[in-house]
Amino acid sequence: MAKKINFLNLGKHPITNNFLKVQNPNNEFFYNLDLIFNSETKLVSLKNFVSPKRMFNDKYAHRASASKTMRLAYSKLAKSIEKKFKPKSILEIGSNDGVFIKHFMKINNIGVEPCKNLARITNKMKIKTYDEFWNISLSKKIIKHNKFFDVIYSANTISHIHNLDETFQAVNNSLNNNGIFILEDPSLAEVLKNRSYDQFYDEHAYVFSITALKNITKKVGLQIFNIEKLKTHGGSNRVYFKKFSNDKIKISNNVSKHLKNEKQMGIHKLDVYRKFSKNVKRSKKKLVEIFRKLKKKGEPIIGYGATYKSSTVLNYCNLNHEFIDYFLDTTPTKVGKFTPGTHIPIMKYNGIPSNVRFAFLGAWNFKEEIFKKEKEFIKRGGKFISHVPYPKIL
Ligand code: JHZ
Repeated sequence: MAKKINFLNLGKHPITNNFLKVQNPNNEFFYNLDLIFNSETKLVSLKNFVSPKRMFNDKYAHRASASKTMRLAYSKLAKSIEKKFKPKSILEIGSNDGVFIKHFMKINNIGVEPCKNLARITNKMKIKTYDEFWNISLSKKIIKHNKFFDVIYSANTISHIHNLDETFQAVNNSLNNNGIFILEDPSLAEVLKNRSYDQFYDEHAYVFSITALKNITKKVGLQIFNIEKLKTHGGSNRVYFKKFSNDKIKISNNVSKHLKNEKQMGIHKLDVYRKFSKNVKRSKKKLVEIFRKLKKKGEPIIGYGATYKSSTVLNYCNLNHEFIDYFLDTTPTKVGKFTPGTHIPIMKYNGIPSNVRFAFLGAWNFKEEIFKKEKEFIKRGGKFISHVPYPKIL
């Protein structure tokens, strides 16, 4: 019998996409962010899933094309898929603003994007986009109109979908016999190493290990044949699947290497999660201490990048407007609003003002890009505060 064991309670959290129009709303929705480990599948997930309609709606703020790093990563991947697999058709689950799928205008390219404001963008770009949630019924509708797919791609989306069995079944049903499925999501091994507990929030129902992915997908007839470790989004895995029945595709040696490495880390054992939980509690204490000390000296502190991830840190550590004066962000749909739960104003990025010496790195996953961009700030003695891998003034 599978046991679902609670290993960390991160307290009450809001909807991360709910960037507020007013600073103190009286009806903000909160849920308990608790993490569990499934002893049978080895899957790590949230205990309480939030209704998808609350999270993914026509006010969805995240734009996958907002960072240069990601624009380049998607363009590079598109070229590599074209070269290696020469697909005649491609489907993207979670096509966001089209940053990836727009590279496939010469073949049959289909998007799936339940956030209607985003689906409108790609439909305007002449990419047929279904503004519905991915499931078996939608997959049947899509196949009826488009036949089976050579490639199905999904970045930072499968970890957001609650019913994984149905999700992978629908993928398997939609692939042609030689077709491949590529999934890209944050890596659990990296989360454990970096203590990046902010990878857990309402949308991230799961953070996948290769071990868990193998266990879940084999049930529906999918087999991992290659894995690429990525630096994006704080450390992700790009996992390639084929149908079990397809023996034309060779299984790369790196699959067993990843599985072995995870076994050595103890990803299949509860102890690792108990240790992680202890580290997260220590991390909170230390981060709050850093903020308190700086505030005592009267230092203004701003936030850099109002990420969904940072919502977990701010709400868990109770870092509100008293600690962070405002966030700077380049995303137009976030500017002029307030951070969910902690009610910190978000301002348009126009460089870091000269009176600011400390900036909390909400977008720590883009550290390299940001450090390059903020040379002037660093030169004049400006410092970033980050909680990854442990709270520190950088
Ligand atoms: P970003 C989102 O997570 C949500 P977030 C989602 N659930 C997910 O899985 C991942 O993306 C993939 C800003 N920024 O995407 C832009 C600057 O202001 O890394 C963004 O608001 N200046 C779908 O939100 C934010 O930071 C900059 O120079 O946790 C980055 O958000 C840069 C580089 C970014 O992750």
